Amino acid sequence: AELLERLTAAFNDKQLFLVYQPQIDLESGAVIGLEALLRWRREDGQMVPPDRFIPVAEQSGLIDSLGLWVFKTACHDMQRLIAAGLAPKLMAVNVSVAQFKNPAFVGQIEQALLDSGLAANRVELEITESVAALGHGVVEPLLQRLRRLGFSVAIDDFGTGYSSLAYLERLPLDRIKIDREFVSQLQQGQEARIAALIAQLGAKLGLRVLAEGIEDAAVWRKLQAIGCHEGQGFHIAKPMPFDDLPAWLREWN
Ligand code: G
Ligand code: G
Ligand code: MN
Ligand code: NA
Repeated sequence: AELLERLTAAFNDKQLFLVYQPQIDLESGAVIGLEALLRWRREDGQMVPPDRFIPVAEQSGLIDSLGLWVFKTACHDMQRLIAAGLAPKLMAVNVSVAQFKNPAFVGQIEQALLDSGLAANRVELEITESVAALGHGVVEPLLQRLRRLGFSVAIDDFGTGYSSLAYLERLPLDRIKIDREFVSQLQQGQEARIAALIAQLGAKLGLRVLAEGIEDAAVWRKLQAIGCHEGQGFHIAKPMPFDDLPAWLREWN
C-alpha cells in the first residue's frame, strides 16, 4: 500500500517517463520499431524497476490510467519522430492483462490514437501470454477489434508463461517475441533449441519473430542462422530517453 501511494504521487508529480529501445531487422540492420518502456526515477534519483511497481499498479487499478498515459505519450513521441523524418515503421507499447480486462480499454486507446493523429498501423501492442488466462472467448474478439482498428499485436516474453499452442494458433497475432531467457542460452553456448523451435513455430504460423536481449554479435548471427529475423538488445541499443533517439537513429543507418 505504501508503494502504491508513492507510485500514485510519482505519477502525479511526473516522475514517470518513457525510454525507447530500437528493434531492428537482423539481416539489413534497418530499424523497424521502437519499444516504449516505463521508468520511475524517485526524487532522490533512485530508479524503481518496472518489475516492482507495475504489479502494484496492476493490482490497484492504477494501471488503467498509467497504461493510457504510456500509450498517449508513445503516440505523441512517435508523431514527433515522424515530423522529424526519423520514425521507424512501428511504435511498440506494452499492454498489461489488467488493462485488457477493463471494458473501456479499446475505446480509450482508439480515442487516444485519434487525438494523436497517428495511424493505427504505426502501433504494435505487446501483450503477454498470460492473456490466455482470460479465456479465448474474451481475448479473441478483443484482439480482432484491435486489429480491425489497424493495430498490430505481438506476444511478449513468449515461452515463459502458460499458453497452449492450440490457443496461440487461433489468436489473431502479428509477431512473437522470444523471451531473453532463451536468447541468453545462445550466449552461454548452450544449444539454441527453444529459440529455434519458436522461430520455426512463428514461420509455420506466418508470424514475425523477434528476439529480445541480444547482448553480442555472436548471438545476433546465431539468431539469423535459426531463422529469427528481428531483434532488440543491449548490443544494438539500450532503452534511451526520447531526446537521445534522433541522434541514435541518424547514427545507426
Ligand atoms: O524495461 P525493463 O526490462 O526493466 O521492463 C521490465 C518489465 O516491465 C518488462 O516485462 C516490460 O514488459 C514491463 N514494462 C515496461 N514498461 C511497461 C509498460 O509501459 N506497461 C507494461 N504493462 N509493462 C511494462
Ligand atoms: O518483457 P519486455 O520485453 O517488455 O522487457 C523488455 C526489458 O528488457 C526492458 O526493460 C529492457 O530494459 C530489457 N532489455 C532489453 N534488452 C536487453 C538486453 O540485451 N539484456 C538484458 N539483460 N535486458 C534487456
Ligand atoms: Mn515488451
Ligand atoms: Na519480454
